[in-house]
Amino acid sequence: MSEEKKVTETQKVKVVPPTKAKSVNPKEASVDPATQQVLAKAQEEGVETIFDRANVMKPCNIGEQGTCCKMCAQGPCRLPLPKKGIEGEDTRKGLCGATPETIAARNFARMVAAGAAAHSDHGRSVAEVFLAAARRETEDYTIKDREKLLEIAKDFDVPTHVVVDGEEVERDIYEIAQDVGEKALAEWGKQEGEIYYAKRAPEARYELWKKLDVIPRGIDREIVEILHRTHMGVDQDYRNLIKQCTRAALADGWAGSMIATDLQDVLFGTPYPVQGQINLGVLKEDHVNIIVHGHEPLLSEMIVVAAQDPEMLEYAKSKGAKGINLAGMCCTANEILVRHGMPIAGNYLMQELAIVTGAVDAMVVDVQCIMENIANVATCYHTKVITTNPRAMMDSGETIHIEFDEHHALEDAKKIVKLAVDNFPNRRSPILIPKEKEMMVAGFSYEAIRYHLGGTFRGSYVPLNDNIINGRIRGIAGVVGCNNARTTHDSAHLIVVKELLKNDVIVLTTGCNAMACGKAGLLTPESAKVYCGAGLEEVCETVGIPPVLHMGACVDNSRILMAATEVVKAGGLGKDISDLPAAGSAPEWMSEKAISIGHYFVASGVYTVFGVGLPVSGAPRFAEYIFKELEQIYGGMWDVEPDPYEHAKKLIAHIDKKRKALGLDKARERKLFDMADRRALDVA
Ligand code: MSK
Repeated sequence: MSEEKKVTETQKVKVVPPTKAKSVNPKEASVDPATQQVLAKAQEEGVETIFDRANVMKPCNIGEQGTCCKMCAQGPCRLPLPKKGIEGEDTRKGLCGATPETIAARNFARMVAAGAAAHSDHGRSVAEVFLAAARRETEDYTIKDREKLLEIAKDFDVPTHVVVDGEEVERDIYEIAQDVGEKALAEWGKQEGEIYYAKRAPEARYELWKKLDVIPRGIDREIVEILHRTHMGVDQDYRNLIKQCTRAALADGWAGSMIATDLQDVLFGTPYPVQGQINLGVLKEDHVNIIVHGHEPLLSEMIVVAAQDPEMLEYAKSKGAKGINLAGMCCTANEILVRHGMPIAGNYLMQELAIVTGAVDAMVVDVQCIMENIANVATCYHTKVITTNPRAMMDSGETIHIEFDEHHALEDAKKIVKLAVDNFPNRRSPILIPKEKEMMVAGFSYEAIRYHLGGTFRGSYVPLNDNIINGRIRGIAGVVGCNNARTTHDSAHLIVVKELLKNDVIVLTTGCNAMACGKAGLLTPESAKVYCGAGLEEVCETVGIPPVLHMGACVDNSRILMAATEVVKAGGLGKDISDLPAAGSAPEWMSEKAISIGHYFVASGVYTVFGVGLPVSGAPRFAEYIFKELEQIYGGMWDVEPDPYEHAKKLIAHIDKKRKALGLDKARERKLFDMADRRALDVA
């Protein structure tokens, strides 16, 4: 692509008129004081945000029930539940005869397809950059985590050693990387067989998937098949549609997302606990502030380097700034936090507000969870919105497109940083940077958890299992997912997590839940004393970990699958993920990716509760199928509970049910692993 085409500025400016009269009360919109403060500023300045729009525009009742069908041009056919409920036989039908079950299942399946596609296409980009690095086509990316590459090589059946003159020697690391990269990339286009990582699951889970014939053949194939099956007049059995959802969702969790996570770890380093700060207070009035927002860390990793470049820092000073402050938003933020300790400005619902502070000189976006309205909000301030991915451009407001290319990624990153620096003197609005910023510890990859529990040479999940068996830890919950403007920002996240902690349930987190927890101070070891039951508090204090373990971005939910697998392998808690006293939760979900994640959790054997609501209520038999019958098939099932206290109760009740099945409901001797115990472990 030529240089002129690569950097384009759109001409259109569509500033949204203010809707002050219908503005929401900031205190009802969010529990986060920084959000409340900047939302009030936006309203004073007549700048409309998602909080105001949610106040004005109510969701469609039929869509909410999942029973609006627009798969062909004879509709949309709308099949809401009658106000009085169903009396007798349910005779609702679309023009073609599609039942509410078929319609809701098709809509659900398309969400799985879109979510799996989003994560997996992210993974594909990572695999392409990885391969370019392995082939030495770019100097900007190198192999940073050799050990992890050697581990992954085994999973892809790539030999790490060769015999030379009768002696076994390790192959060149870049040769190994090339073979791994080629095999990884081929996972997308594979037409038959099985994805390699299916065998990473506990053996019992793998065998179950095999028996049910749901092991994904290739990532793209399973997603495309959903789109075919949900076309008008194809798959009209909700059970059969869900079976294909399982293949596509497993292709996301155990392939697309998992490959993204692994290859990013090899390129940028596997996360280990690192300190960081979070909330809008991380912005600095006297610095050039750049926010990286979205999901893919490929370019933001380079922006981290460019923002520290001495020449760039000098340039910033020449423009009157004291330095360059790089902060993140959404999951790009999580990616650079867990590897570099870079600060986070906020989670999903705060993206417009970051601009409203008046202190953001550039917001650099890649893919996913980027609200189109940031471009409109930016026209009210001086902020430059820079799109960087050919898949994700914007028509609203004023944006600049600087396309990322892995072959000259650092050069692209420097161009972006320079643009932000040049914009620093253009600040015009009153600046309001809230004082709120919390310290946090993040970067708990499943490898880091193993290390923390067992020590450098004897890393093991056995101490965790032992503390679950002895009852000090009641169970494990993966609490993840988005913010949703239909609920009070961060409120459900925090209630659910605090209820779990109080009941000795350790929490693994990613995405916007992790950021909500960070802002509320739950990601520090000290928080154990404040929020945990006595058993969990004691474990956290002994090991020196927070009670909520931040594992990374949305694609890193695959790390939760691996942590669950490690727990199974450590022994004493059953043979499969579905045996564990564990549960999954997304209290404020909103994206289609969350549905794909939820379904791969369920198909991996996890009881998974969503807040807000699920678009299945208009199809009672389909709802019954995913809420109850799936447990007979997969050992995991869906549930929905908008009330956060009830939500937490359901998670805990499930954990107790599993404890009982394992015979752990009886009192056990309580013992905490000390260093002598760790040394005695036969797991070196
Ligand atoms: S960013 S997918 S709003 S978690 Fe991953 Fe947050 Fe949900 Fe986006």
